[in-house]
Amino acid sequence: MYTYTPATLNSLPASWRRAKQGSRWAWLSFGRYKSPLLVVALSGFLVACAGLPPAQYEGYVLDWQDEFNGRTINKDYWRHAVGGGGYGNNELQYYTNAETNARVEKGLLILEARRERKAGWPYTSAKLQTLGRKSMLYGRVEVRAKLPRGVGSWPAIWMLPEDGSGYGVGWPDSGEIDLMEHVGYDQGTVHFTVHTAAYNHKIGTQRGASLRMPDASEAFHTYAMEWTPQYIRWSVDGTTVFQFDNPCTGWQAWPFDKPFYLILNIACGGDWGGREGIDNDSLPWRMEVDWVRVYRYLGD
Ligand SMILES: [Ca+2]
Repeated sequence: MYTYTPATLNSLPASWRRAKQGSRWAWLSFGRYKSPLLVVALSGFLVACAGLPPAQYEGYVLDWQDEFNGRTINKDYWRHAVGGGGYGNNELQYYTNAETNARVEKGLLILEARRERKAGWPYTSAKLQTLGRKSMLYGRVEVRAKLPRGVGSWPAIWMLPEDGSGYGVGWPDSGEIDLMEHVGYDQGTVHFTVHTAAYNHKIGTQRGASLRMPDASEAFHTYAMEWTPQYIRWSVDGTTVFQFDNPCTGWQAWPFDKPFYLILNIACGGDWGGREGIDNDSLPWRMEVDWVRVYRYLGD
């Protein structure tokens, strides 16, 4: 959620790079098997998947899940960030705990950024985090979400350490894992990134990948992160899009042996999100989350 020039495909294996350079989803065109019929069949399959119970993975066990089937946000899992201040990126929103900015509705968690003044800030929005309630050390996180659309919006699904002490002096030394980031002026490009002392945007060494997802704001997709002592691997709808391997050279490269917590938010403007201004007519912006499922890592 920190500003940087979006990482491109330099660090990806050639096979992934090819997949990501296409303007469409790689798995909608299986070479000679490409056909409208296949696309229709796959679409039906994906729709059906939305209602399925959590998948099972070898080496992991479901730890907690929020399907957002209740009437209110479950405080056993989530707490609101409240306040403004720019969050290190000159962001323009004031985060509130109002239902207008975050609520559960018809099986979905709705995060909504609105054009309304609050405490001197021109927009209100929401940031929900599991800080102090549900953190994890290794494991698997899956979030099925539909992203907002609008120049100036900056939604993210990401993770920070519960306690970064012992790894340098704060960000980026203590690490950041971005399951998903999207900036509205580059509609349909989704970013997956890791920040550490050795790898971050301030020195042009951040590690990550970007993927063209033309329907990211119209359709739900499952953004997932698998985290073991050896690697962090990102996937979208079950297809791997990036992997960061532990180089085993110390915390400067891998500050990921401590518990992290999950964050869902929409920032307004900011150094990256607001690079091409804010289209005020496009607000309110809504990010919809169908479910969050978190799996515990069972060890090697
Ligand atoms: Ca749901």
